[in-house]
Amino acid sequence: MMIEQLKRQAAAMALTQVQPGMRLGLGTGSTARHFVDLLGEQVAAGFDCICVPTSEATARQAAGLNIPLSDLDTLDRLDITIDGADEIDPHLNLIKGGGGALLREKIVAAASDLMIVIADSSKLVETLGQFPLPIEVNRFGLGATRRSVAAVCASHGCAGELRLRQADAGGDYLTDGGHLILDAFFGRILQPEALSADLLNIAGVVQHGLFLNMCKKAYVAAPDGVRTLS
Ligand code: ABF
Repeated sequence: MMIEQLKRQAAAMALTQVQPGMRLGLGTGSTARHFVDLLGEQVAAGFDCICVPTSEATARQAAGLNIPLSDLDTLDRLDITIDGADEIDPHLNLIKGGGGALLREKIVAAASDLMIVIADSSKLVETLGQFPLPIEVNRFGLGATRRSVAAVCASHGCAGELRLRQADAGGDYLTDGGHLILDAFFGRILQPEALSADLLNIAGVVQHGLFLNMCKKAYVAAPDGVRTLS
């Protein structure tokens, strides 16, 4: 089965959790894109909801489908955020941010009563860290921040490099918030909680892509069906 079909099946399962009138967080990435597409079909048929997008790309997609949009200045809490992930471990801890939207994704997920992750089964791992961990940093003081991040990563067993993400068109990749991303190649992250705390302790670090104890349910699609993890 094609991977896009699997992503769509996971997205369709998440849609079954959405009730009329809900306030929803809309994730970013190709799997979340399927969810927004399916939600757009419901909205076109008269379904009522209000949504906060986690990126400019998702905002554009949702606006194109006439999905009503709001923000976290107007709404204090959301009922459910539905988002993709780069890696999912057995405790539903995640690496996110391969798509560059990790800061808004984390803010929106933190403002939600429930975070549901949708993915194909290639995202399941025993231990986080095969996927490079995105670390969003301020451009000011990049050299100093980069050295501090490298030292923290090395103290957590990161043997690989720390790479400044580049845009497809060339030049430094910029997030929607105008920050840069360092990708850290760990292989295995054995103490994610401690790594998270140490990274957030660096002044120039804006946020990182470890989402720990945030996701309470995941729909993971494989050729033999969609599994619910919780
Ligand atoms: C977002 O999109 C991310 O945080 C993650 O980086 C990515 C997953 O993308 P895809 O669904 O395209 O694999 O959810």
